[in-house]
Amino acid sequence: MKIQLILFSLLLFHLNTLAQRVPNEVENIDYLITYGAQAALSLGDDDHVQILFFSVPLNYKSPVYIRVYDPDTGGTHDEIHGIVNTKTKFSVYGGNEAFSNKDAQKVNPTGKFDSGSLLASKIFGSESAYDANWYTFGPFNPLQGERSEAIGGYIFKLIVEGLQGDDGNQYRCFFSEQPTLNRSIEGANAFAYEYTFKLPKAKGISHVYPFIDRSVVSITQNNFDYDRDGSILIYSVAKNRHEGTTSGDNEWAKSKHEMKDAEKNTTLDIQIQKQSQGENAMSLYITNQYDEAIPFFAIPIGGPPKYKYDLKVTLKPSTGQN
Ligand SMILES: [Ca+2]
Ligand SMILES: [Ca+2]
Ligand SMILES: [Ca+2]
Repeated sequence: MKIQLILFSLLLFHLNTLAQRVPNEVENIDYLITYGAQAALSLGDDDHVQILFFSVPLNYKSPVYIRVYDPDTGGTHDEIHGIVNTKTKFSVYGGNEAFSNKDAQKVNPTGKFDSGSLLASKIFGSESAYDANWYTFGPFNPLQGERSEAIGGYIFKLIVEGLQGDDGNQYRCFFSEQPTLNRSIEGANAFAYEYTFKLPKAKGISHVYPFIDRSVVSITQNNFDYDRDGSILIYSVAKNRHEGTTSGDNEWAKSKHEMKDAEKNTTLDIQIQKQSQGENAMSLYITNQYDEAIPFFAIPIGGPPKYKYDLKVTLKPSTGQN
């Protein structure tokens, strides 16, 4: 990723009023979901592993905390199949290669995806103490993260693994400067190369916000188990409602979209426009022309894109001919 530090700092400066919830309010996704290892892929989770990155600015000196809401499986907020028998492991990594190892930036957990130094780890089963409640990892010194000049920050990695069972563990995270409260860290953000998430029950629009750097000439959006529950549409400064291909049950679908010069160094808005009112979990990732995954950010860099209508077209006088 070749995102420039200056760009990053400037843009984040304008966005730090948004809270560092993952998934974020602006994504309109309430919960990430990771299923136990024995859950059928047809439920929507292609690999039973979720990897999130949290970035804290280089000049930030205070301790940081990764807080997880409802890390257990059972009780409220989870997708239970039969008896509750799912165990999920949450692990926080920092240090060298936690982020920069290429395996950590892939969409499938292979090779050294768990690179870096393990800073904290906990396995959650069905535990009422953490049902509809928070568990806090940390404190972490920002220096325990991996320093990244490209991101302009220290990076922590959270790996969530569905170890056993067949239920879906729904949860969300908050990157906080406090252990017992959710308080945003100025200039911090979170990103991922793949999300497995539960769409809100109500019909509506969810968003994923990949950042398109200068090297990207085309993207491919890949979605799994969307159950053809509406449309997947791409918006940007230069795209207004470009249709993406949608997947059915237990299958992948993908579509390729060219990137124009105007879209370099901007954020895309991948909109998932859900039609049904039912439960639906799915997985999604975006790759560039080299088949490398493109990160998407909980807080969209530069804010959600606004399509710029071409004034030259709208002001051109009509010739009266077809
Ligand atoms: Ca079960
Ligand atoms: Ca849960
Ligand atoms: Ca699904």
